[in-house]
Amino acid sequence: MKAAEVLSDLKRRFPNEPEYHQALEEVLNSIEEVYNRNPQYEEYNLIERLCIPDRIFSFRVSWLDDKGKVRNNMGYRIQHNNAIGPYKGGIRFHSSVNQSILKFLAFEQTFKNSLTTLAMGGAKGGSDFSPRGKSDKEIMRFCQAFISELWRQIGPDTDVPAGDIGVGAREVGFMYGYYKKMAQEFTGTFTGKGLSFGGSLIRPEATGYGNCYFLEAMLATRNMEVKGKKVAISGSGNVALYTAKKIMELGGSVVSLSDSGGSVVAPEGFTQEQFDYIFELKSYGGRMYEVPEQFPELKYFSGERPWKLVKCDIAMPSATQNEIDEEDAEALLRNGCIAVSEGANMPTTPGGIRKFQEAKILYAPGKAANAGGVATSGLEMAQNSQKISWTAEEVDHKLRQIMSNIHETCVEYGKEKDGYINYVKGANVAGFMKVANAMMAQGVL
Ligand code: NDP
Ligand code: 2IT
Repeated sequence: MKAAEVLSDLKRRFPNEPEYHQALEEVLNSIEEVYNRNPQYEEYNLIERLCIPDRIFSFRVSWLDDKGKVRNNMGYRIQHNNAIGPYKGGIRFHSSVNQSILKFLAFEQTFKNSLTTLAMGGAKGGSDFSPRGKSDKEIMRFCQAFISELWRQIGPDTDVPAGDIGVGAREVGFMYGYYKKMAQEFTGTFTGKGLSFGGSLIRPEATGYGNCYFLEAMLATRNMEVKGKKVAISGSGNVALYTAKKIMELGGSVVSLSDSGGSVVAPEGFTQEQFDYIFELKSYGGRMYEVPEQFPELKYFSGERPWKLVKCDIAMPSATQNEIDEEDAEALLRNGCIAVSEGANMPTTPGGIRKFQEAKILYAPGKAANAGGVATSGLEMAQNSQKISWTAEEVDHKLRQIMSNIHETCVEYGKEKDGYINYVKGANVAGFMKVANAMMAQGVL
């Protein structure tokens, strides 16, 4: 069966999973050539084995809210592929979470983790529980109930979860604590832990910083730099805020930040004072609409994403999937955008990607550009197993090195005849080759 046929077969067998189909389609289109050139992959039905997760755990999570009412959510862990290392990937708590979204994320994670060159397979998990508006104690009870179901399936050499949307240091702390109690061990079974119990310096910053390092490498291919550039960023969570911090350190201006309620724009860039305020506001659950109350010169656009609101040279989507559609991409291009580097996973729709690539601007998919987060998780695992901690400088140095290597790999596998670097193809082909070859060597499993 050819790659295109495998895709239509998978769509038929797993209907009603649009995000999973979207992620499959992008990867299978990129690797079609390599796949069809290697008949042994077909003989071993490799592509289907690589697309279908190894296993999926789904379970009910029942917990008590502060009023004593019993609440029920769904919990999931998708163990996608462990050909090159233990299952590894974040946990997402958001009301939109369903099996299709987690399947797309676990699939993408497999290629991303392969690109980091560290020994990590791919996984993702989560729940349709939303931490927003919940008390710390409700979040703790939820995390404990979630782990009471999941703890048997994870472990330092089996499956190592981490954070994602709605899961940060607080949630990881509660989940790790309960895991430790149930498993009766103190091991590096989660990453993104607090510093006092095995966390790594720079892990909170790593996804945003890593994306900026990747962006610097892309710009360098066209003799450009971040300094003096206007950068539109979406989101105002972990990834968005550390991306903004690094962009400002590098001499760029951040012209937007957003949350699911709307966007705040600063056409000439946020001042340090404005940014520090937003950082603080978000640390205690504040909303973007509150920003103009403190700084009336900043405008809030309810229900809008940043892309059509403000001119930028660079866009760094850092909120969620499918947040740049074809129209947004057209607006960005019309306004002179020259580079898009994705902090979020799959934030651009296929139509949007097509627009960017047709315009031949620099465009890096999340699985390459945001790999710094999971790469630093890999560094946290390495420190945990040696029972030592590296300095912030050491971790940051390794992160820079990893991002630069990923960039080089994308160039090696993605450079087209006219010299245009197709980062989507580069990331997908390189990520695929390593996992595929490991699977071939290990037999049919
Ligand atoms: P956070 O929960 O810290 O922040 C998420 C941000 O995105 C918030 O501002 C949130 O707004 C906004 N957002 C979430 N969902 C939506 C939505 N459906 N529509 C509009 N805005 C939304 O998550 P992270 O910063 O960790 O994650 C952001 C993205 O980066 C995700 O795609 C994640 O998969 C990806 N990523 C994260 C990594 C990590 O290490 N954390 C690593 C690599 C990628 P609101 O507060 O209103 O919900
Ligand atoms: O999407 C991602 O790469 C993450 N949420 C981070 C995963 C991890 O294991 O650090």
